[in-house]
Amino acid sequence: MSHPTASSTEQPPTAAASRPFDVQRLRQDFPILARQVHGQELAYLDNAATTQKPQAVLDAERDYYTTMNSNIHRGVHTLSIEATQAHEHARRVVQRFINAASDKEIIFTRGTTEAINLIAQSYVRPMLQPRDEVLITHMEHHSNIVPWQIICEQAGAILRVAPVTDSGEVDMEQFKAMLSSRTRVVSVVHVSNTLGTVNPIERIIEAARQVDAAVVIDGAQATAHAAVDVQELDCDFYAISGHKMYAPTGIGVLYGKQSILERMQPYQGGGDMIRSVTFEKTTYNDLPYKFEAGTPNIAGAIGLRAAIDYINSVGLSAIASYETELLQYAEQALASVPGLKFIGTPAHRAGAISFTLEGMHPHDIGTVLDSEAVAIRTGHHCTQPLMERFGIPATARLSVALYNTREEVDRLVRGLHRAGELLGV
Ligand code: 7TS
Repeated sequence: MSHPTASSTEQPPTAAASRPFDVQRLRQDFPILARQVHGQELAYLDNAATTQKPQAVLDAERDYYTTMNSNIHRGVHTLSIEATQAHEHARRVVQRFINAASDKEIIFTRGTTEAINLIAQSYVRPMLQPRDEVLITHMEHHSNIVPWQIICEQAGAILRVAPVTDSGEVDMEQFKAMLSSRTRVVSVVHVSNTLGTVNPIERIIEAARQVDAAVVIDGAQATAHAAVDVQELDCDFYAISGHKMYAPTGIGVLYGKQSILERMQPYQGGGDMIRSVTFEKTTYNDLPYKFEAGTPNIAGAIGLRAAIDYINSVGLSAIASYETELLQYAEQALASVPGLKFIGTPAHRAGAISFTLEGMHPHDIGTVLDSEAVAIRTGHHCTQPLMERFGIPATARLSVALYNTREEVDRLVRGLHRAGELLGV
């Protein structure tokens, strides 16, 4: 990630991390990359939607089911004890990965969507008074819009939206001007899934502090691309999706400051989140279990642990510099395509590039590319207000992971030239 202020806390380098970044060797770790689509080698450039999984993650899930599958936290038998230990070890690995102060601050969720809904319902909804304000930006994913709309409607509060510039960056002057003593919460995406913009969240957090607003960061698109240090950032909450960082689907993380989580009421009731239950009164379990009702995604948490181990073994700074260079290569190569318009030209970019081609609907572009085994995403990317801001219904978006290559970018560009010949005006 080319963001100068991105925090730089790295895990201690492992033997593998000190090896040079060898994309061809790394590609061998991802079995799906060997498959063919329409008789051609797959070029998977849809990583912002979900990344592919390395063998180590697949093995970790399989090992769990084949050697220790059982329910956790309740059993005295060996399998349950082992599964509990593996699950709680995963929590500590996540804690170290984002440098949280305590493993009590790591709540496993289904993903970013559930994490943001949890904050909205458990933390913000009870304190929201009529005419209070929640401040987001125009580039948010629907997951960071709709949960706030729901609670604002319930409380008679106001959802305010900081504008985005033509280059696809948050207008910081306007953002600051929209903060006031009425702002209860600021919730902002770290890296835009549609534009690839890396937001200056350090400055955003600092500005929000001036008015005592709580800060939520949607980190869904950030953690696979650069190191995140929640203590250095000093945000109140940080939401993560495992499946966008080489882990299985259905597992994610809500980081929250312990002092805040202690004060919050549970989001869901059920097993595991209680200390004692009577029909008259229920008392709740300690953190983080208070927010983890029901049997969790044990295999998913173990898979997330394996994904983090994998990322650390490659090294996040090596991944970041490789991907940054690849995105710069892609930007230059795309600029040669007739009629191509970039949607978002941010100074600091990670992960994704969006564009349109004159006279062509993005879905048609995607279909032509698929016929050449090049997978990109086309549509509104769950950012409909952002599409409206740019006056378009959809974009074509390529998004990279550590295993993508220049050759794949070249295939994309050749496919776009072909789409132009077939469909262009
Ligand atoms: N926030 C951002 C910035 C995202 O990119 C996504 C998913 C979410 C929240 C929701 O994450 P989930 O894991 O809870 O679903 N983004 C995308 C995308 O760009 N294409 O498919 C999903």
